[in-house]
Amino acid sequence: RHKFWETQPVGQFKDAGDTSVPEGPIEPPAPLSEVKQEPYNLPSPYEWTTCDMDSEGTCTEVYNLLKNNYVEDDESMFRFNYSKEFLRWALHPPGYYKSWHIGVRAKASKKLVAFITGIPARIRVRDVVVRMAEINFLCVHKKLRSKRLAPVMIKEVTRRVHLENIWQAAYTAGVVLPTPITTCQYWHRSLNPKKLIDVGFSRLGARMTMSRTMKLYKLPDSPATPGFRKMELRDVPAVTRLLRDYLSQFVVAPDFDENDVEHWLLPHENVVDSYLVESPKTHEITDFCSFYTLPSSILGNQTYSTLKAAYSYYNVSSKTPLLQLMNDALIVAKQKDFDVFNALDVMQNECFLKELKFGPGDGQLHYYLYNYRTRHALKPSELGLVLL
Ligand code: NHW
Ligand code: EN5
Repeated sequence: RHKFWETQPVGQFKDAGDTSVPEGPIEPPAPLSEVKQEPYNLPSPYEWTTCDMDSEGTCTEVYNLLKNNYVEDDESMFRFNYSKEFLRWALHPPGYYKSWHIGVRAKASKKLVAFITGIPARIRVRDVVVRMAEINFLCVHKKLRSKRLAPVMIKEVTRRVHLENIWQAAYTAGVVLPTPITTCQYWHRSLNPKKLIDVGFSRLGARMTMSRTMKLYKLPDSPATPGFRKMELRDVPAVTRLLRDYLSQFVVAPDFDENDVEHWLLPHENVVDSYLVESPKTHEITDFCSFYTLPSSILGNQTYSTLKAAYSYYNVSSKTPLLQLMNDALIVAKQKDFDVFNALDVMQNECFLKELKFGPGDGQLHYYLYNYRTRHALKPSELGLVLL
């Protein structure tokens, strides 16, 4: 059934529940001299290219490939439209490798027709911190689908990751592959219900009018928690301590240091927003919340072309109840003109989803590890990792 994935060091469906195999790497690292030195062969009309995302021209080509060919919902009503600024941020974390930003071009026209990326990360699985690649933005042009290009791209990114002496990876997908470490549900909180209904993102509930629906989702004009403010550079050490302590409770979570927190969580206009609670009395940083900006193109609507969506990222509550903190996050997202606030049922998110009027979406997100076996599948609430 999975001609490619059956050949890869990933949990196989047939081994599910076999407790005789220990948790950890599926295959041992090989000596670097045994890593293939040349790129894998592509079908002859195509060639590899390394994408320099600092180059405005290359970044625009990647942006356009993804804008026109990346992930859609199951009814092809919406397609992710990651901004150029977002892509540059997502692909330039501390210690990134340009060689892991891989494109495929048509030899004749030089047109970019496929893309895949890796970024380095330290991910803790129970008490072991593992150096991994996070793989994302796998995309093959619509006209080149089902030609088995994706397996070649996955093997090539794997080879380039191995060249850096890294042997594990983490990735997410909307499709089921061998074998998820957990399966998460998307939840959606309407901020602009009229537009969401007009574009077919949501439907008017039974026995609901538009004006009752708009009233249902109304939010105050400003956050309620005293000391709630935007995160600043000077907050990096305190936020790192708060976040590290919080993430230590999950089975799988990133091992963030101050450099990572500065990159991933310091506010970046139209890319990532972060807020915290500074105690008005003690000036202690007690709570934190963040979301990233990922618009979707609306396919075939006369009135609207983009859906502005905020995605819940990392949230930490130590004093302010998470419910109240996330209500403030919804308020600032609404003030910033987002149409919808999305969240997965990871970490402790269950505790606020229903209460804050999120509803389950029609999409799921499966999380995977490459060359690392966990004893059992996790519950979404045991997962402390959010990929972009
Ligand atoms: S998930 C988003 C993936 N992108 C999209 O959905 C965009 C729209 N779709 C496409 O562009 C986030 C194409 O449909 C793609 C497949 C390119 C998806 N992950 O070329 P063929 C990520 O980026 C398998 C993994 O003919 P295609 C995460 C499929 O099961 N595998 O298909 C990426 C089949 O294998 P099988 C996927 O439709 C993680 C084979 O590809 C997949 O023209 C990558 C068919 O290939 C997916 N999302 O192109 C893995 N979708 O065994 C990283 C399909 O079943 C692993 N397939 O026969 C770790 C690597 C690093 C390790 C380091 C130690
Ligand atoms: C990871 N880096 O299906 C990328 N989104 O629910 C790869 N549905 O937006 C992973 N179909 O339910 C990609 N509205 C996996 C996700 C792919 C995109 C996707 C889903 C997630 C989605 C929307 C629109 C559905 C349109 C028709 C949805 C209902 C919202 C409603 C609001 C009010 C309360 C009830 C729910």
